[in-house]
Amino acid sequence: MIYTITLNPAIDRLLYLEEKMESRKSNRIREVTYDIGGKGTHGSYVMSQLDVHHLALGFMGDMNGEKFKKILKAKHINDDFTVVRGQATRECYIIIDRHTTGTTMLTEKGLTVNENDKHVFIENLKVKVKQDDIVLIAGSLPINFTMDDLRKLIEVLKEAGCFIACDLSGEALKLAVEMAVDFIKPNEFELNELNSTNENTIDYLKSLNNKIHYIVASLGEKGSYCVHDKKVYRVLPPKVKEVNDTGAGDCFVGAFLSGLYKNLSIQETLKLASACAASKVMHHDSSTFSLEDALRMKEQVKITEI
Ligand code: TA6
Repeated sequence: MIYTITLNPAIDRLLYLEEKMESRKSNRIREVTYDIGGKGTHGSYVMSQLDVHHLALGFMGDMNGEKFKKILKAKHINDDFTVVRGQATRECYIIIDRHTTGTTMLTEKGLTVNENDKHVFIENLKVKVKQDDIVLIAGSLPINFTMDDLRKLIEVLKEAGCFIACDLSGEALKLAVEMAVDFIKPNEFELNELNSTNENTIDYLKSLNNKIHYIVASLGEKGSYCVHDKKVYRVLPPKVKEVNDTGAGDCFVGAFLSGLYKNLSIQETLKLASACAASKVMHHDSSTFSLEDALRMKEQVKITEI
C-alpha cells in the first residue's frame, strides 16, 4: 500500500484568462474549473491511474468538505482524511492564459489544526501503516502544525519501519534530511538551500546518498538528477508542448513511488516518472496526465549514468 499524506491539501481553482494578465486592467476570466490541489493528493491520483493500492491521508476542513470529496471521487482517489471541524480546506488559484508558458499560482495558507486534530491523525496513522508500506509526506504544513509535530510524524513512521518519502521544502525538508528519510525531491532552489557550503552539486548529492536512499534533484523542464546506490543518473525528459507545469513534480513523485512499489528497476522507474510528468505539462489542470501518452513517451526519456 502507498499512503500519501497531504497535511495541507487544497482545492485548485483554475482561472483561464482571455488575455495575458496585466496590472491596472480588468483581466477577464474565460473559464473556471476545479482540480484537486496539494502535492500528496496529486501523487495519489497518479497511483490511481497506475493501479497502485493507495490511500490519501491528511487534514480536510468540514466547511467545504462536500466539494473537496467530490473532486477526490472524480479523480478516483481513495481517502481517509482527518476532518477538522469549523475549518475549510484552502483554495489555491492557478492563473492560465494562452500567451504565457508556465502559470501563476496563488496559494492560501490553509486550515488551522488543533491538538486533538493532530492526535486523531497520528493515532489513525499508527493503526494503518505497516513495514511493507510506502508513505509520502508532501506539500506545505497547515497552521499550527509545527516542526515538532512533523518530527513526531516521521518518528511514528520510522517505528512502523516503512519507506518514508518526503516532498517538502524549507525547514521541513531540512528536518527530513536530518532524520534520514528514504526519498527526497528538492528542486534547484531547495538544493542550494540544503547545500549551505556550496559543495559541488554532484558531490553533495552523493554525500546525501550516504543516509537517504533515493534523491531526485528536479531541474524543471531540464529534467533531473537521481542518486541511488551511489550511482548518479542524469534524466532528460521528452520534449513536449507545455500548457501548465503546475503539479508536474507531484506527478513525477507519484509515478516514481509507484515504480518502486511495482519493483521496477531504477531506470524503468525514472522513465515512467519522467514520461508521466511530461504528459502532465501538456494538460491544462493541475493533476491530469495521459497514461497512454506516458507509456508511449517513456522510450524517449534519456537516462545516462554519470
Ligand atoms: O504542486 C502543485 C500544487 O500541489 C497545487 O495543486 C497547489 O495547490 C499547491 O501545489 C500547493 O502547494 P503547497 O506547497 O502550498 O502545499
